Amino acid sequence: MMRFDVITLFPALFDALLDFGITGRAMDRGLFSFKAWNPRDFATDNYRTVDDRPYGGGPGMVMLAEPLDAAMDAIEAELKQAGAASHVIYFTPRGRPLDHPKVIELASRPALTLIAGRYEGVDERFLRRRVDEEISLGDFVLSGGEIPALAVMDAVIRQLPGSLNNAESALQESFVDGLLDAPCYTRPEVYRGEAVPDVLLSGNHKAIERWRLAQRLKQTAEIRPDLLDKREMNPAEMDLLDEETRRAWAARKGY
Ligand code: 9WO
Repeated sequence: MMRFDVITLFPALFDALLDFGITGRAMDRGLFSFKAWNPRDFATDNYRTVDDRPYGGGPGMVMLAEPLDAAMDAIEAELKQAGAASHVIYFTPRGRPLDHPKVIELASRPALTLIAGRYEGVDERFLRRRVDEEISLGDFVLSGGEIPALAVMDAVIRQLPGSLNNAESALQESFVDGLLDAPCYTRPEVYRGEAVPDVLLSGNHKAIERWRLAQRLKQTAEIRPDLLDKREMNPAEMDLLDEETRRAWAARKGY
């Protein structure tokens, strides 16, 4: 069973993940365990202080290293009992961007320790000593690392064997090959004047698969050409692109 330990000032934020949907079901199935650790419980002064003013001045407060180290010591003591080594992640915009291969790598580990920062950040000396890697979800700033921690847990838990049923597994294969998803439609056939593309009602499964791949290639070329840079396109795939998208793609590649 995979184990998640999360250091957070707001453990209640993680209830949603454990109670609902695919991740809630994976919890019920015993695919992972979860424990939240509140640095406040490891503060030793009467006020249970977890933050202090930044050296060098400036607005806001910084998380103290001491309560975080004490929480980490407690986690590592439990992991040692269980015979597992911890892999420690801090969430910050300065981290390495998360992608699917990283999610797969994280899902192969027996235990992850996730640290969610608050205020203006965490004392750098704690990060240098105890964090194995810093991960970013994108170039934006949040009020805390909890939502990135939840996002990583969600992405990792769906990769655990037994987490998805067959239909769900088939669905998620799309991003794995480096292309964006095809658009999807459900009833009614005409919605507010807009019809479902004919091919999807044709019953011609070969034609439907060809259309879906063409849509995925077109959308990826237009919206996320950087994804195609890593992947390249074979001639059959190029043939599926419309003239305009093919020309735009060729220009980008300098053909
Ligand atoms: C904020 C920040 C901003 C610019 C460059 C580097 C930075 N590091 C941090 C930081 O570590 N902030 C702490 C965690 C404390 C304040 C809330 N935190 C946070 C993490 N805000 N936004 C994130 C985050 C994490 C991963 N992906 C996107 C945003």
